[in-house]
Amino acid sequence: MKQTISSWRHVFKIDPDRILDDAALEAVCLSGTDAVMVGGSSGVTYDNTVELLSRVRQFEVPCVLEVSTLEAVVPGFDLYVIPMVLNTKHPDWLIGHHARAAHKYSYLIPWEQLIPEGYIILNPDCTAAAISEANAALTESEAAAYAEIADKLLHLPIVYLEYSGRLGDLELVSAVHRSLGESRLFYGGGIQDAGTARLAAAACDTIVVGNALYSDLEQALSTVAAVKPERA
Ligand code: 1GP
Repeated sequence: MKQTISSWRHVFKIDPDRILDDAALEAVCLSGTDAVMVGGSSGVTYDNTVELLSRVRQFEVPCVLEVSTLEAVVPGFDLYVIPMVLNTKHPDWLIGHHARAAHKYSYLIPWEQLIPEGYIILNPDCTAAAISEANAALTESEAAAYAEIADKLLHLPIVYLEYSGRLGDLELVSAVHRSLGESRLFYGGGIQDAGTARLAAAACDTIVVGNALYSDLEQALSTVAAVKPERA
């Protein structure tokens, strides 16, 4: 399963704290997306995560949990993506919470199902930036430097440029992409429709579409065929 992320072009991120009715969830799961990622920056609980997992599990699409809080880690996902916020001002978000989790629950952790994700948060106004105290005002070369550390020093399989809520600087995203060797570049933020999906996909390896599912489902669904023409 871990290897399959290297073929992902498109991921839908769904938030346990937001409402997606059964018909919408079915459309998401049958859309042809490469994976459904469950995650959110606030209001994620064990109960709402279990509920969402059980609904997604009616379908065959791979389902991964992006862990943001230890209380909401639920067994049964295909993979667990573990964000390490590279541009945080506080070590808790880079490694502190992780070490505390290992200290308490090491014997329960399915280590072989974990994938670390080097998170670089670039929208200072998003909730994740506020919670993790991210220094989001990075220049292109500074962002690329963080990405190079993630790739060439830490050997993280994923570098994730997070612009949650707005379309980012896609020239910066391209520059970061060019700086990477082995890490896969995920991009998320402000992809609303086929056009923005194509632009973002040209600048990275994998696009992540979140908010659009809740604002305009049809447009959000059109992002799959935009970057995976075989689904058109
Ligand atoms: C959020 O990167 C994802 O974590 C997707 O961003 O919600 O803006 O699509 P949007």
